[in-house]
Amino acid sequence: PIVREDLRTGLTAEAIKNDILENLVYVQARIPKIATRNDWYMALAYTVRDRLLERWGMAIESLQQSSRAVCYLSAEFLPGPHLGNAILNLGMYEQTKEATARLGLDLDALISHEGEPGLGNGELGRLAACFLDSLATLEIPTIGYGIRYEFGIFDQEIHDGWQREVTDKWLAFGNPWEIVRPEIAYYVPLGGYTETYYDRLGRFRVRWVPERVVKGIAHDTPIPGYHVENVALLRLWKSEACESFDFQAFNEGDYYGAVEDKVASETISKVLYPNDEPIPGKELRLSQQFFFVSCSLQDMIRVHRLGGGVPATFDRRYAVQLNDTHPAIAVAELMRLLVDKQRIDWERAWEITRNTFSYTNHTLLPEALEKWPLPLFRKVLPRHLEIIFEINRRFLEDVRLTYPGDSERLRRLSLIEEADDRYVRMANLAAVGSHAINGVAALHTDLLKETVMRDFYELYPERFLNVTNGVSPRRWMLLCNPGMSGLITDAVGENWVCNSQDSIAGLESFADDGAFREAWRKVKQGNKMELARHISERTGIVVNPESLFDIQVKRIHEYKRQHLNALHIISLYIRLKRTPSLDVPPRTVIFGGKAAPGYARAKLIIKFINSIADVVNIDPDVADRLKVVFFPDFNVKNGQLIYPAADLSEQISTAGKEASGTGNMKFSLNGALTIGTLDGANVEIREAVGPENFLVFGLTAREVTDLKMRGYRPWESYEQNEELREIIDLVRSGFFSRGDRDLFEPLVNELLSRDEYCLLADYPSYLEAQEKAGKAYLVQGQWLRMSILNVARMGGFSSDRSIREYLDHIWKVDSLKASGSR
Ligand code: DL6
Repeated sequence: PIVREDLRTGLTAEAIKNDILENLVYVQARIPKIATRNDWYMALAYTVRDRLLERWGMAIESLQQSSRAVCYLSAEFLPGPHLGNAILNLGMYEQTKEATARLGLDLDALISHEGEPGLGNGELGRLAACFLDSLATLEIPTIGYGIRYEFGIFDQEIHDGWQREVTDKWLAFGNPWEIVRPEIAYYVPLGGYTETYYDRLGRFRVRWVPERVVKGIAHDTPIPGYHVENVALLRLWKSEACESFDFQAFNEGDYYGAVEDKVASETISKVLYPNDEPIPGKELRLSQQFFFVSCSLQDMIRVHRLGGGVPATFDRRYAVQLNDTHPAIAVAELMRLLVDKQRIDWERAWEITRNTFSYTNHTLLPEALEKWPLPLFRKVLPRHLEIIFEINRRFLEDVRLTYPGDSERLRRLSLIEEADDRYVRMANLAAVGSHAINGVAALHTDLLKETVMRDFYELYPERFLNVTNGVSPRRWMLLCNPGMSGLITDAVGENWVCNSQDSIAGLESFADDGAFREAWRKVKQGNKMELARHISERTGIVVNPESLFDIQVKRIHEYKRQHLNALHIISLYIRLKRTPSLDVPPRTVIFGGKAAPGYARAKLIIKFINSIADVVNIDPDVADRLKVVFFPDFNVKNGQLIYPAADLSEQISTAGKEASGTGNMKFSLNGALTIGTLDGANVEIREAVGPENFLVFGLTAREVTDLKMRGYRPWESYEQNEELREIIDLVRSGFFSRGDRDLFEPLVNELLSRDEYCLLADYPSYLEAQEKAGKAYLVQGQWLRMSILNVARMGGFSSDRSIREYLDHIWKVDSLKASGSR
């Protein structure tokens, strides 16, 4: 019998079991006898969601009552599968396992049945998700605002070694985690023109007459904090036509014309754009950015009003973070809402705007710095262009006073690039309109100040600060690596999950404990066996779980240098064939990652890796000593399987190119040693874990710049390094491409002629570091010691630490507990 009071909130196994059954019948409309695994998954997901909704109600209330809330504006969120994480954060794993067992179901199978919302390209969106997890856990009133893309990042398949993109179908079976709020909807104007008029009080005003208006509908997902009552709100906007039909056109017989507007409006939130591809011409992308920013700001104003606030105190109510420049149009949109709509005078509106926004830069790559051609910008957002011109006019007036006669500087700082064509510079808009600007690792912030934002730094040094990224220890340790987490908890207690830095350091004293090391080894071994099983299922390749698992998973990009890793594999292959008695451990080199669909060279790198794998994996001379795997479709879910199984983490970007990296943190937090350059957060990771527990190699960022200044001649490395020459000649001979000498020529050519990312310059020291890694792995006791020390010393890379820094130095927002809102 169902115990009524327990339904939907009860946390006993019996209550959970009853709720699963009830949701199966009354929500999923299935009876147990014919229920599929998906039906059971849905019923369980609703059951867990039920237990979130009470907290959700409280969180919404707190949001309205809190003195200041954090709003995280991000065009991308990669939350990963929700079910396992929610069960963990709600502290209901054991009871749910028991409940599902009573129904004859396997909880872990149901958890792994879930797909994931791929609403981001990579680390930028995943960082946003880790931040929401930490904000919820630290009990901060929070809304993450973004876009509910119907099609997220594509699924990757590998055919004949090439990447094939397959449409993402994350909504195909419904999404039990989201709550649609048709009543929370905003109108977003687009296109058209502006006109001036005098209002009733005789004041000169500007009015925007849009060409069309679309509607944004809120879709909410609760993001639970760990073992607290709080949840953060993830509010994603879906675009719709204002009316389903243009009735006038319909009545006049123009049925297709009437439907056209509906289709065009829905297109806005249709698809996520890939990064690593040029975007300046993409009108739809600009419309997307404005669409979600406008809905979000209108929503903030509404919520503020509900709490009794007026627009003039908007900045006291909200700290709004711009996650990269994608939401930077918010600066102009808030000005429009305050000046045109709320009739606040310009100076005051500007003060509110600057107090509200802060901006995080995530890249120094020139091609990723957003700028929009002026004609396109005017076409989509005519009123915003005027506002940007006015912001720029006032800004440049100040600059002129600070630097009289320095027209070059003025040109560089301007919000408008004036070359042959004119562009709106989004990073400059974000910098001018924010009170704080941060990079995502110490080196990155320094380089930001020295290079792309140098003029802004000189003008506003007080606005710049660093906040090194972090990752959630809940998802990236506790959830994905229960074995290791159990050992840590046994050793130091369970505090480390939320208060990593201090508590987990206690693990250090276990690094020399033989029994602990053995338990640690067993856990790693188990994780490797699990990954080996999946590798065999997905690729047919059988790997040896005793071998050194050497892993590089991340977006495929030339600056990340997956092809440097590939050169090392070829070197090892040649050495093993030449010297069968070579004293190296067996190695399995595993890659994963997606290439942007339009980035031909990145796609060729995938083919290169798979072609090497095809040769190496069937060669009996190296059988059991070297294997190469490309694990298809790297995403959050696969990451949860891969990070815990790694022995060696490849973080080998050209120094100065990787802003931070967060994969580097996930690996090290799961006991892998890093082989890496002094780039991004690697620098801080090495300092934290100790240089003796980190395999560093390569040029520093400064050395890379100097080399380029002196004139880098990569072909000299080829001429001087015999082994490198042999490797490159082998590739050119068609050895890895069934005799096709042209296939990899674009890669080889680039390396020999330009080598933008300095692979050949770093090759010798990379090889040396790899040799060192191999030798170290042979002394298992020492390796385990280093692995334990890595974990013990990585506590500072929790996203809780990052969020505390944002709170203290940028947002100035109190926790709900401290502010008495709870
Ligand atoms: O900050 C998150 C993440 C960093 O860890 C990576 O190093 C960096 O490459 C990435 N940046 C981007 C920039 N994309 N755009 N625009 O994804 O941010």
